[in-house]
Amino acid sequence: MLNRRNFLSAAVGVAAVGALSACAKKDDSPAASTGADGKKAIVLGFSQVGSESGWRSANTDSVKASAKTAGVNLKFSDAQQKQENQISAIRSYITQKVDVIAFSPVVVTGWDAVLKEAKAAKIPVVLTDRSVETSDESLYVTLVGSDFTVEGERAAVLLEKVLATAGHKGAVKIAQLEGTTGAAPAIERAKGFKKVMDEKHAADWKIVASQTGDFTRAGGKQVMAAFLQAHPDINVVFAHNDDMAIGAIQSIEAAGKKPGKDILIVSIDGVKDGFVAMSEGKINAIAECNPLLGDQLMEVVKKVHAGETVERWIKTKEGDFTMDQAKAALPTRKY
Ligand code: GZL
Repeated sequence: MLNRRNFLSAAVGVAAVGALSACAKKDDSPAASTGADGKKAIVLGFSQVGSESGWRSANTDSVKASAKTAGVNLKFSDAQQKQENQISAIRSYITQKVDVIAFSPVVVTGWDAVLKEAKAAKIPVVLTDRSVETSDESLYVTLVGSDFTVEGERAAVLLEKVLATAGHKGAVKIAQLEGTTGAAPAIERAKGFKKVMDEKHAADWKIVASQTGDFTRAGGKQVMAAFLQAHPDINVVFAHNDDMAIGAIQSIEAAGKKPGKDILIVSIDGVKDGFVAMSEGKINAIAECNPLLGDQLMEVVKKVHAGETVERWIKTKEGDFTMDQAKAALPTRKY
């Protein structure tokens, strides 16, 4: 019985030789590299959202490292957060006749046409990180990624703890820094947070401002500056990712306020810079969203290529952290 442990050690063995043989070859066309068993290495076409955040960079590093370890011949493209770039990358992988296509869809809609082309070409598609809305469930095999709605709920529960620790009394005026408009994490994190707010804090919590910062530091900084102009009495920032929270910190300090004290901040991701800000007392709590999906992705790609059935949603494991835990956690953070 091939369990996960010996499956991965077998893959490492194949990869080690595969990587060597691949290194020896200049040509990276799909037919070029073969594994130790003489079999042609699986060719995976991967379309990445972009490089908008620390989370995204860690995710890219994980996918590339795991492909090497697994002996998978990775074709990688960065869409710079543009759907049209992802669609043309997927079309190019279809033309190249790759074995499997994987991508992290920048937004949830607009994929049916290109996914139907992949299906017609008999190339299986794996979603990583973010999901899509589609009328035809057969257009992708599985999603390897987090439950963003639960992340939004976890962020709200963390805010309850942060408010209690800060001894906050009375109304809670929240500014929400949303992720990319139309992206699954932005839609679902907002939904999860609102669910807890409506169910448990309808009387005292209010989102007084909410706008997209596009998951970037610059976006978080710019939107937070505008929020502070219009709502100088904001008590809390709920940021859909650490990069926007870090940008918001710059605007809060520029306004002469103390982030983490005058304005409490709860974020999602758990990248290193987020933990550093928490250890400096500037972010109060973070709900982790694990970007290290590479190993799970390669395992799924091999199973899909071998025609095995896989779960429809392979969820990642992640934890929650408050400011007091940051310093101790920092040395062992992997991203
Ligand atoms: C979440 C991922 C989001 C991160 C952001 O899985 O899609 O995109 O939370 C990243 O940091 O930009």
